[in-house]
Amino acid sequence: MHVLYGSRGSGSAAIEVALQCCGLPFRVVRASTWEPDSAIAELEKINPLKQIPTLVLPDGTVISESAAILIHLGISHPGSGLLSPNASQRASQLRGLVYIAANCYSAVSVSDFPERWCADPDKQTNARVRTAARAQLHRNWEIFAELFIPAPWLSGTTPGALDYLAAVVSRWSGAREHLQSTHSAFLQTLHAIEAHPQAAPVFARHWAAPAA
Ligand SMILES: N[C@@H](CCC(=O)N[C@@H](CS)C(=O)NCC(=O)O)C(=O)O
Repeated sequence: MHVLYGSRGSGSAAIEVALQCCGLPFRVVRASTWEPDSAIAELEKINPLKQIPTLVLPDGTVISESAAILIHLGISHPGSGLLSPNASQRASQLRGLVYIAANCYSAVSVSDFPERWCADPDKQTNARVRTAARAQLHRNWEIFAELFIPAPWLSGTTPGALDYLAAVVSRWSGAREHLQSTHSAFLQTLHAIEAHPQAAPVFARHWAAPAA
């Protein structure tokens, strides 16, 4: 059985949707750096960055990094719809997955933990780092929205890994509130992704209230 280290409202939601698309049974271990009562020590043993999502395969292989996990599942389960069988379309999906991980997820992390990004942090400096990280994040989502035009989904004719990661990561640090004013049609696609029957139960479990 696959073991997924994750927590409510975190990036593990995208991996749960993907595991279900693959028809794989899995067990969730609640772990996160912001929940001291969680299995954080156990997570640290397999991922020293203590980041979720982290997935352990049935053979014991550990995969962290959400894009890597989704790509692995898509390659291992070609019938899952996570990645396209068409090479050009898949190339674009891989670009999108790595784009989100490198440019959006990372900026969320700076916004969440600004004290990690300046020496001798104080309240004001943290606030300034957070403000700058959010501005960069929102700009990066704008660029994403202009690069990846839904047709009708980000992955093409059916939703896939790129859709699920975009829907999850856009829930944080005011990204959707920002997109509401700049790219409202793209925001509608994000809403449609999380309302899709493949994703809706997982999103409902992770986020009780709908996002902007
Ligand atoms: N590059 C990683 C980032 C994962 C990440 O930052 N996850 C957050 C939760 S959504 C986390 O575990 N943060 C804990 C910390 O940085 O202390 C990925 O794409 O999966």
